Order: sequence, then C-alpha cells, then structure tokens
Amino acid sequence: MSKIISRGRRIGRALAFCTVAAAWSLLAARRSDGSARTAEAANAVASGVTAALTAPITALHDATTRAHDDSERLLATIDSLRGRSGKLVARQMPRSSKHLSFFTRLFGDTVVRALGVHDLTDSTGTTRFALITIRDFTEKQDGRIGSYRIGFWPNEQGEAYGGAYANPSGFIEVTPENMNTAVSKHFRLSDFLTHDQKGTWPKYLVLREDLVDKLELVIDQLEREGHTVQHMSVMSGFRTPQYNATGGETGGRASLSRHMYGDAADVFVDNDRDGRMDDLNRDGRVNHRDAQVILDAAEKVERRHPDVTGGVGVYKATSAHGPFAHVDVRGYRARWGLL
Ligand SMILES: [Ca+2]
Ligand SMILES: [Ca+2]
Ligand SMILES: [Zn+2]
Repeated sequence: MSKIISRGRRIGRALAFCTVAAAWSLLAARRSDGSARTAEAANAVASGVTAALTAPITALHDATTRAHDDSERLLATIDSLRGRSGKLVARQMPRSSKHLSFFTRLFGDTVVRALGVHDLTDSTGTTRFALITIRDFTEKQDGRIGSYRIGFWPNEQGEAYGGAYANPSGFIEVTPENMNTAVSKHFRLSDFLTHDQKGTWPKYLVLREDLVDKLELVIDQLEREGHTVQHMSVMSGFRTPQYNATGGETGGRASLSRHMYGDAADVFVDNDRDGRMDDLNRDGRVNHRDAQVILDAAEKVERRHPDVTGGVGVYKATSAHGPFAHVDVRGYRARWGLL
C-alpha cells in the first residue's frame, strides 16, 4: 500500500505509486477505502508518465493555472515536478494558494492544506516525492514567526523594489523532525537554513526551487566533465534579513543579498567531507581555481538553461573559510570575484 504521510503522523489516505521498469508511475489515486478517484487522469498518466518524467520542465504555475481537464493537468504537473535537472524531489505550495485545490483533488484529501511536509511514498514505503505546504509571507508578524526572528525585507522598509527584489511568497517551517527532508538528489532542507538561533524551533526558510534545480544542473555538468560529485556543501544558503545585516560571508553581505531571497547558495564540492573544497582541477592545491571549475560549469548550465541565469561569484580562502563559489538565480547575469 502506498500513502501520503505527513512528517510526524500518518494520513489515512492512499495514493498508488507503482514502480514500472525504470520509471515509477502514478497509476491511480485512490482513497484508502478503495473507491477509485481521478480514474481518467490515472489512465492518461499510465500511458504518458515515462515521457512526462523525462520531458523538459513546464512550470508548475502554468500546470495549475491553465484551464485543462484533470488528466491534462496531472500530466503537466508530473512533467514539471522534477525540474530541469530531473533531480528535484520536493515542491512547495503556499497554504493559501488556490492551486492547492488541484493537489487536494489529486490526492483525494484536504491534508495538503496542513502546514508541513507531505511525503508521497511508494509501495515499499520509500518516499518518492514531497509536497511542502508553506506559511504565507503575511504570517510574519513584527519581524518574526513564533519565537524565530526573521527581520524585514527592503520592500517592507519603505523601498519599492520589484521583480527579483519583491518580498518572498512564504516560508518553509523547518522542525527537527522534517529538517532532513530531501529537496533534490544532493540537497536537503537543513542545508539551506540560516546559521543562527540554534536552539529556536521551528525555524523558517525561504528556498527557491530554481536554485536547487540550478545546483543540480551544475553538479550534472561537473560530472559530465569527469568530476564525481558525491557531496556539494552549502556553506550559506538562505539568510534572514536580520542575519544578513549582522553576519554572513565577507564581501557578500550586500543590503540586497540574493541570500535573503532564497535563491543563492555559497557552495563547494566536498566529497571527502573535510569541510573544505576538494581539489577539483587536480593541480595538487585547493584554492580559488577549484571554485572556478564550478563557475565554468555554471556558465555552461546558463547557456543551456537561460531561465536559471543569475549571479556567480568566485571567492578565495580566508582564515574563516575555504574557497567557494556563490551561485544564484536572480534572473539576470552577474559575475564577480576571482574570475
Ligand atoms: Ca574536501
Ligand atoms: Ca586545485
Ligand atoms: Zn553568496
């Protein structure tokens, strides 16, 4: 039996995921009492799922806003779920989103409206995908949610910024129970948390799916070039505005840092897990030239996928940290540092 399970509690509603050859396939969404639901959609998916899972991304937004019948929308959504990299294993949805009704139909339950991580498990109990229901931005009050201090974005402080500098849409509520939720093949929620308020839970996280997708594409590019990547360490991911004003990387603490918008990460490849960049270019030294290998991979990724264009910065080691590359998806090209 396969299920939707919210972290920390089981939900008595079933979703039938079956493994078919190399691809796993949504065959039928059923309630736990066995009554068939969305049968038409299930049939359409059964025939088209393999192609859908390997096809290029269609934005989830489009899939859930265009007027389709259920089967078409289901196909389009599954098409979009795994991202351009094919490596995403979680998606976010604001609690207030009207698009959630699509998922409630798909899952035959209103459980997805509950805040948190909803795991879709297959018949072996393995989690195949997670839908993360997030808090709306407006739930932040006086610069905090609960006892976790977040601060204020520039748009909340009398400055009118649009586009990439608009306020985030919402926050993932991260708890000790769900912090290890995988968001993609190589990354989990905890990788991107602000490094502050150690004892305070829940914490809140802004994380753009396009960033995770781009990081996976960069890893894929590195591997194409012969660099095995078992572990890409995120030195700094999301930074709350409050933290950004007081901490963070040397030189990267701009008042409009992309880290506040959940679309930036400072990363290095660390297969040997010693907390420092590995010798990617195999010249016997670990320095900024190894971060340049990541830059080169990001250049190729942006050429193939212009919609994840953004900033890349190359940083040398200091007494506080090893060399690393900053990668973001701000929507326009930016380069800085030791290029
Ligand atoms: Ca290392
Ligand atoms: Ca090197
Ligand atoms: Zn950075």
